[in-house]
Amino acid sequence: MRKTRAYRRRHLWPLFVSLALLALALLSTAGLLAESEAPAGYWLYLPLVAKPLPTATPTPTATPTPAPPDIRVDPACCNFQGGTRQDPTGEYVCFRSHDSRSIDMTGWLVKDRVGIRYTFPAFVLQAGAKVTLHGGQGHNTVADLYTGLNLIWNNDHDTVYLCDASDHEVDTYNY
Ligand SMILES: [Ca+2]
Repeated sequence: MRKTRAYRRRHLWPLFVSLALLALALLSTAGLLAESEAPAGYWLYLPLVAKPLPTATPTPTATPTPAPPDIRVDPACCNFQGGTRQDPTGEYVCFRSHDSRSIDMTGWLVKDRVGIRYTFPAFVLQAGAKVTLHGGQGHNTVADLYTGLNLIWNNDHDTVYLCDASDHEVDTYNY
């Protein structure tokens, strides 16, 4: 009996050690499997423990500023020589939109070399549209406006300045 117990102790412990090693091997394999199934963007520094990769510091992006309005003096539909003192409506300057947006021109300024000659009333110029600013009196529409002034523009040479409501120059035309 004693001999049998001693025999068992002596010959069974290698079996337990083998089982323990087998169990360790199985655990290790499980860990490798877990690693291979880790989601993209993660790495495993210990089996079954995931740690996110350090994220790059986001670069601050500048807030895009809207493009300035593209409205220009169109010399093809201006008449700086027209009009008379009796009827100055025949003298006019024409502004054409090259913008894809409708532009609110309320408070915009028209100047010559002397200074401010006209301030736009509540007015929106549609994309691609044009508006003609006449001298004299008339009924304002979406296509025609009237300065209420007499002749402004020199017949031979002058400068038309178109400025937005903040007095930023939008276009200048010399003739
Ligand atoms: Ca004139």
